[in-house]
Amino acid sequence: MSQPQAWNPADPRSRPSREQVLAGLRGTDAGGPELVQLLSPEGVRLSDQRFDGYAEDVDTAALQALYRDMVLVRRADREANALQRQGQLGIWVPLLGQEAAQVGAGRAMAPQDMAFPSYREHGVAWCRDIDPTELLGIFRGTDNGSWDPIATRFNLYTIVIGNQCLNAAGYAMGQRFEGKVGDGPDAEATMCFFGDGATSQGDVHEGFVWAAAYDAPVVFYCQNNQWAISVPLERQTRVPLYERAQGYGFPGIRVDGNDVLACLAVSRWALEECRTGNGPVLIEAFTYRMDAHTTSDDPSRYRLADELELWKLKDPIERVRVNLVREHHTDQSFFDEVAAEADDLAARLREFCLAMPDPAPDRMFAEVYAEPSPLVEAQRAEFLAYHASFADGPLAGSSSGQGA
Ligand SMILES: Cc1ncc(C[n+]2csc(CCOP(=O)(O)OP(=O)(O)O)c2C)c(N)n1
Ligand SMILES: [Mg+2]
Repeated sequence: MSQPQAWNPADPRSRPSREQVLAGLRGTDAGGPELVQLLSPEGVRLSDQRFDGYAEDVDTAALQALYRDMVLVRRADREANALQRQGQLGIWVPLLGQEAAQVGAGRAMAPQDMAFPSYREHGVAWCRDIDPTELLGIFRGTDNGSWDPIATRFNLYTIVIGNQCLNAAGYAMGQRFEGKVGDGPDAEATMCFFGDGATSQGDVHEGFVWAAAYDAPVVFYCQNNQWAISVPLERQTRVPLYERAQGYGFPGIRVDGNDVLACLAVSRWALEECRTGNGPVLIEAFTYRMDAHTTSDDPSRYRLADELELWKLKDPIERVRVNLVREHHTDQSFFDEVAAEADDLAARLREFCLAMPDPAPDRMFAEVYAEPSPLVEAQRAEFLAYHASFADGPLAGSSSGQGA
């Protein structure tokens, strides 16, 4: 058999080898495509001519603030994970390992920008001033999301994979139609968060097409954590995800998703592009999901433990800690204060969770439709009558009106 020709991307008849495809997908390995990085995994500040300007205001205090964000977000995540294990939450979706990707993007957003999350964006929620206690209701099954998406500029979590890309594209088209794109300080953009697996969904492609056709001010922010539950990235694509943007006609860029400074700088650039009318932009934040997909998943069934060990060396929080000590002379008292604050947050989260009241059993019939519905009302009455037929009486806490 003849040897395959070397890959020449300019020659339509040549194809990349399997090795070349895989090298392209793994951005942090030698031979992978370029990755914007401002902090190395060892905590050394790196220079990137294109993006240094977007992080030049990050002084010691600002870097400490980013560190604090990530530590508190991780602590809340770990506590919620433990609460699920103890039966207090039905499910939890861990963000472990993705703190930098989320805090960098979240802190790049201006108050007037709008976010469309999936279900793992607890770190972005934190940056939109949503207290972690407000996330618990969805995972305890007591509400559908307790924050106000308009007031917080952070939409409700979306479980249907990729669907929020349509919502975000449409919202961003609205921002453009209403003249909210421009040079003024009030100019707006939208940021849409989704995973690597979501890029295989039609909704994401449709979102890209509409956003491109209408020059919509939306930053598509893909956290490539390399797994879609048990499906690895190489089962989903033959090109690095950021390169796909080219096919839709807008820029795509890959950033080290474990580098909070780079995520901040690249997101600031992308949001500025969008606010000033040069959107959309695709960012691929290359990161790793260090925990299970959800608490219902067991990653030891499908991935090797040494992969996790490798990524522990690229921990997003540790590299900032090292940089703060070495290059900003931050002393131990700062780290102790943040650790104490994290413990307080965890205790508050736990206390709040244990005290959450159970909703009335017929709560599930409320808010099915915006308007009262005779059909839903009949079902609710039947449900209550059925439970009232038991010898020990009706269910405790049943409410008596529609919309309880
Ligand atoms: C439309 C749709 N199909 C399937 C699922 C089941 N599902 C839940 S999460 C998930 C994988 C998503 O992976 P990715 O987009 O990489 O995001 P990650 O969970 O890794 O953050 C799937 C297939 C779903 N929620 N919605
Ligand atoms: Mg994923």
